[in-house]
Amino acid sequence: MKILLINPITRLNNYVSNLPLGIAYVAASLRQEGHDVRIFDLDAHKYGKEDVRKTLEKCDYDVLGMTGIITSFQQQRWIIDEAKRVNPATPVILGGVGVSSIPELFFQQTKVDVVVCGEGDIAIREVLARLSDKKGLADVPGIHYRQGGGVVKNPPRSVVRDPDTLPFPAWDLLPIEKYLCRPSPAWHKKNMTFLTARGCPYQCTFCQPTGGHLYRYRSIDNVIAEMKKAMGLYHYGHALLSDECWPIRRDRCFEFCEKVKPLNIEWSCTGRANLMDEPLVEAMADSGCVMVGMGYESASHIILKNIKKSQTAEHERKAIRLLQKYGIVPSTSYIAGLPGETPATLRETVDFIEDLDVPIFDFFFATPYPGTALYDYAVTRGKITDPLPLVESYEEMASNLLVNVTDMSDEELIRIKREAEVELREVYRRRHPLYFHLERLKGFYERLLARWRSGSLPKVFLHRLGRFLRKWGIADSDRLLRSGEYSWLSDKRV
Ligand code: B12
Ligand code: SF4
Repeated sequence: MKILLINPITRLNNYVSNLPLGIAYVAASLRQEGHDVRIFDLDAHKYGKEDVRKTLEKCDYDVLGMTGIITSFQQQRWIIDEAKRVNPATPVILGGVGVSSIPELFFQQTKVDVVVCGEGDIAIREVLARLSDKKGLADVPGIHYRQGGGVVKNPPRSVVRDPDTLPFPAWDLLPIEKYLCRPSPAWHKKNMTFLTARGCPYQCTFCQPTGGHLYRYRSIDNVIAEMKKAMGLYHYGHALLSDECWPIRRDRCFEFCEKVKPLNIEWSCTGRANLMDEPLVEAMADSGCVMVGMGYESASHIILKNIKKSQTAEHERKAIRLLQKYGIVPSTSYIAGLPGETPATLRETVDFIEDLDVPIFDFFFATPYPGTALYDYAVTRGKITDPLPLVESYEEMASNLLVNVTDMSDEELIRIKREAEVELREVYRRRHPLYFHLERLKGFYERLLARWRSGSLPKVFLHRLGRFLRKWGIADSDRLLRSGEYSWLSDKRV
């Protein structure tokens, strides 16, 4: 069959985000079955509505498949409407971590035919086999589908137990050069993304691991074989391991370090404060690790306990010090407004960050995503009554307060978070003026380089020029603005 797979936009700025491994795995699995697969990558090209319309009209396909995380809801709804307008009889199949948590809402709000919940590698093959044989979908686990006037919900599917059995992602179906040039922690080096395992056994209440809570890992030989194959094809210099949590199995981590070293690349991974110890960090540094991303969320004992983080501020402090000792950059992220947050608990976190004296951190608002315990908590407390407006408002960086699950007023929570961010920036700038400005310069250089390499620099330039001209009331600026903006956002952003 001819399958068109769509990857919606994840970052609405001009950045290319991470290699979309989910859709690349699904594509590889379909190709292995002999299907003719294409990926229409809106995110990499930042295609707008007009491009989508034209493609749906011109492209010859038997089935449309689409991925997305929870923030893609509005785009996916629009694309399904368009697809059904252009080809009403062509089946639309949705998958990905977003739709998996709200299948009912998609059936209510769109004309989607099939929703695959959870891992799609095998499920999509079975769905296509039934569709091509014109058999019903009743015996395909892990899907919801329309039948007659209703929606049938099949029992859940068991996860792929041995990820080594899966083919490597179909990189060649993506505009891979664009992904290779996204900024990487290794400055100008080309960046490639890999997934060495699926799932995460931890139970943090705000998170819904894509692969569920059953941790399944690839053999290191299989991972290294994939890395070598990609190296032969794309000559990358930095590898990002975007597992939900890389250091779950210590023995495996040491084996990885030993076997990745001869590749002579730099690499980064996700980490966890309570799992980092000196021998491991030393081995990581020795084999080329340059950055570890870790969710710290808070430094308050009360908050860490409330969110079942299974780590303490002491773990957090120790992990940072260890990484710093071995020259690995710790990239930590924090969340303000988790259950139990008060001005005092946020103060603890701010004091902790100031004490650590680290430059890089993300600070989000606690955002309940469907499928998480935090979401259920917010529903139970009457903070979410209708999921639709909330799902429609999820945004790129969780930088606005959408649901307040604390006992503080919205105004107070917004104010203390803003004050915390300003204070942290100021303290860091005062302590390390040179480094602060160098970091900013480095960020600017990386963005410039990434945009130059991906060919989006002229677009950005035109958009900025348009904004400048419009500010000064100079005619024709709107045309310039449009030429630099994608139509998804033009109403909202410009
Ligand atoms: C890379 C990444 C990003 C990238 C890009 C996202 C992307 N397009 O992949 C960036 C850095 C931009 C990002 C940002 C954010 N992210 Co993020 N990110 C990830 C990460 C680390 C890896 C994604 C991945 O490659 N997974 C591996 C693949 C194999 O899994 P998969 O994509 O789910 O695909 C499988 C199935 O879902 C299914 N499937 C997928 N597509 C399709 C399509 C079809 C047709 C079918 C049948 C099946 C199918 O089959 C696939 C193979 O089994 C995950 C955590 C993780 N390790 O999964 C979080 C994760 C996806 N992110 C998450 C969140 C919350 C965010 C942010 C909101 C964070 C924030 N506070 O700012 C932002 C939002 C960005 C935005 N504007 O949308 C959540 C999503 C929760 C949700 N319910 O949607 C995750 C799951 C982390 C978590 N555990 O909470 N993220
Ligand atoms: S936040 Fe990280 S450690 Fe916690 S459940 Fe999610 S992926 Fe696992």
